[in-house]
Amino acid sequence: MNRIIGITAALALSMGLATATLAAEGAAISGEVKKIDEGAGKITLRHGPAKSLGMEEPMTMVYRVKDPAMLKQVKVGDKVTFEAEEGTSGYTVTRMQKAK
Ligand SMILES: [Cu+2]
Repeated sequence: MNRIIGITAALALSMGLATATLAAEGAAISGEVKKIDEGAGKITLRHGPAKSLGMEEPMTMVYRVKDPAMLKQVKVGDKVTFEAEEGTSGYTVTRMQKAK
């Protein structure tokens, strides 16, 4: 039973990733800033499901940022909307703005 669920989840995930590649533009994700590491150019974000990135579950994870200046525009605790793309060594936030 668990195995069937696992296979189904894997299929859904791979389909989600294929869709994400096609529809990466304009897929804003809601999140909250948990940690900022300017030295490393990284930000930790808690976010809800992000189907565009193949993330079906809410999670907290570390992202690189495309432009270090993005880290100066937000602070820990801020609610944000962001877009990210998957690279060879993790995920990179390509756009981010404070949620209203
Ligand atoms: Cu995530």
